[in-house]
Amino acid sequence: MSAQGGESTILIIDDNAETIQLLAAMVRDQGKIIFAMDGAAGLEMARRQRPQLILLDVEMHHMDGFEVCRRIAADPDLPHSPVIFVTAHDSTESELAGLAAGAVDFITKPLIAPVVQARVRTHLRLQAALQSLQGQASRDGLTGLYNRRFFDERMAEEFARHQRQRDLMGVALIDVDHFKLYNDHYGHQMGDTCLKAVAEAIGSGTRRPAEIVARYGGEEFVVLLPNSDWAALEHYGAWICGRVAALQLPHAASLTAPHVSISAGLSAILPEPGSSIEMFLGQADRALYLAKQQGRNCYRVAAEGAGSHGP
Ligand code: GH3
Ligand code: MG
Repeated sequence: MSAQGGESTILIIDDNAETIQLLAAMVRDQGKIIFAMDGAAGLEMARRQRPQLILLDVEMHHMDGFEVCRRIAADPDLPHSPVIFVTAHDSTESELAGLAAGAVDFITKPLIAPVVQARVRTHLRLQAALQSLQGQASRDGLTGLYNRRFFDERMAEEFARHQRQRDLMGVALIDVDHFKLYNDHYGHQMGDTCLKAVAEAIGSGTRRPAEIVARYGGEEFVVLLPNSDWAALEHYGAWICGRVAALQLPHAASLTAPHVSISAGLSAILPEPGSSIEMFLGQADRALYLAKQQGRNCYRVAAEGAGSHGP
C-alpha cells in the first residue's frame, strides 16, 4: 500500500526481459508493476510515475545501476524511492558500492521468490510509514492545510524555479477580519470551527495543481500562485474574498460585515539574483496592511499602478 492508501507502484529497471518477467511474476501481488529496460528510461519513468520502490539491475549497458542510484539521490526532481539492487555478484565490495550509491537493500541471483517477496514487503511498509510521517509533518493539525514549514520549503523551490524560467510568480497573504472579536463573541471552539471552514474555502479553491495553500499562523493563510501576472493576482484577490464572504458565516461582532470576511494582500515578482523571498512576502504583507486599513473585506495588490478594489 502507498501512503495514500492506494496500490504501491514498483518500478523494475533491468536490461534483460527474462529477469523483468521473473521479478514481475514474483511481486505482482504486492503492487502495480512498471518496468524500463535501461537506466535513462528508468529515470524518466521514475520521474513521471513516482514509484514507491525500485528494483534495479546493477549490470546494465550505457548506465549501470550504481549510476542510476546516484542520479536518483542527487536530482531533486526525482522521487527518492528506495532502491533494491538486483545483482549476480554477491561480493562484499559490490554490496558496499551499492549501499554507498544509496541502495537500501540487495537481492542476489538466482532469484528466490519468498526472499524477493519478503524484501519487497519490508521496504514497501517502511516507505508507506515514511510517506505517512512526511505527510503529517507537512500539515497543520487544525485545518489540514500545509503548515508554514512546508510552505517555506516549497516557496524556496518555486522562487528558484521561477528565476530559472524567468517567469512571474504571485503570493497572497490572507487574514480573517476581526477574528479576536469572533472568539470573544462565540468562544474559542466556535472560532476553531470557523477557521476550519475558512481554510476549507481557501484550500478547495486551488485551481492549478502547483498552487500551494498553507496556514501561515493563527488566522492567517498564504497562497503561492505560480506563473501569475498582475492581472491574475487582481482576479484571485477578488475571487478569494468573494468566496469566503459567500460562506455567509455569521459574525455578529464584526465591525466590517454581518458575516465572516477576509482581507488579502497580494504581490508578484520576477525573481532575479538579489531579490529575496522576505522582500516578496514583505510586499504582500504591506498590501494586506493597506487592505485592513482601508476597510477590510477587500484585497490590495502591491504594485505601482496596479488596481485595488473590494470584492
Ligand atoms: P484584524 O481584522 O485586524 O485582523 O483583527 P483580528 O482580531 O482578526 O486580529 P488580531 O491579530 O487582533 O487577533 C487574531 C485572533 O485570532 C487572536 C487569536 O486568539 C485568534 N486565533 C489565532 N489562532 C487561533 C486558533 O487556532 N483558533 C482560534 N479559535 N482563534 C485563534
Ligand atoms: Mg485577523
